[in-house]
Amino acid sequence: MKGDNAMGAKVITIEQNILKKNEIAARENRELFRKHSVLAVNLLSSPGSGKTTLLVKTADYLKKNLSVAVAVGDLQTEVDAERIHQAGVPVVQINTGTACHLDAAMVQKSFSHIELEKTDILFIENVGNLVCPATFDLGEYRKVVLLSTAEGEEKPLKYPPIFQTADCICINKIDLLPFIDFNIVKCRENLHKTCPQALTFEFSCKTGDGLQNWCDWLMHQWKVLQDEG
Ligand SMILES: Nc1nc2c(ncn2[C@@H]2O[C@H](COP(=O)(O)OP(=O)(O)OP(=O)(O)O)[C@@H](O)[C@H]2O)c(=O)[nH]1
Ligand SMILES: [Mg+2]
Ligand SMILES: [Zn+2]
Repeated sequence: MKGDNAMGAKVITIEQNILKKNEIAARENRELFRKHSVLAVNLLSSPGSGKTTLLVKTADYLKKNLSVAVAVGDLQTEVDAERIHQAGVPVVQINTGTACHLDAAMVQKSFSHIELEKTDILFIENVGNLVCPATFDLGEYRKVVLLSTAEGEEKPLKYPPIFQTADCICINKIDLLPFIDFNIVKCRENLHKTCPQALTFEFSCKTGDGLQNWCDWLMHQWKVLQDEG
């Protein structure tokens, strides 16, 4: 069947080339992060789950103890970078044009604007999308997926790859629980089924409830990385 479908075979080859190229750039990024002991965190979610809101709050908290920087990906605009700038940390906006995910080469370009040797923790806010960002390694140390209560508890079952490759899953907007039909018990079950490897946090970026545990985890990850030397 495959041999009969010349167009299909061509598409597969191109995709493999893109991923191969990305793998090389991701390895370079990983080596650079290691060299400068930078905890790089790739933050993924669907649009509007609260990635930028979380980064503003987290940067504000962590900057007392660590040098925080952010690279933020969006198709267009500098809206998110401007919001993060308000938190008083270095930020670079990466506009992807039409691409619905960040790749390792795009992240590499942001290094000319970020002083990696002076950075302890680099957050990379990926383009809002639960599908292909899962396929593109950016060279990060930790991959975090944010899921908001407004999206529905079945998302881990419907979009497994992004959850299965995550180190940590955060359920955001728990302040909305009294007003919506989101079943958090079912969501925990779905996460356990889909990604038993991932640690989970539940919080509200609006009220701040639960954010302390998340920030403590990040501090711990940073220490683990320093110990790995
Ligand atoms: N009620 C409530 N709203 C929240 C919470 N966190 C974020 N929001 C709101 O959700 C909306 C989207 O938040 P953003 O931080 O822009 O989400 P995002 O994931 O960065 O969105 P994209 O960059 O477009 O993918 C904003 O109106 C936030 O104020 C929360 O914990 N509770
Ligand atoms: Mg955002
Ligand atoms: Zn994409």
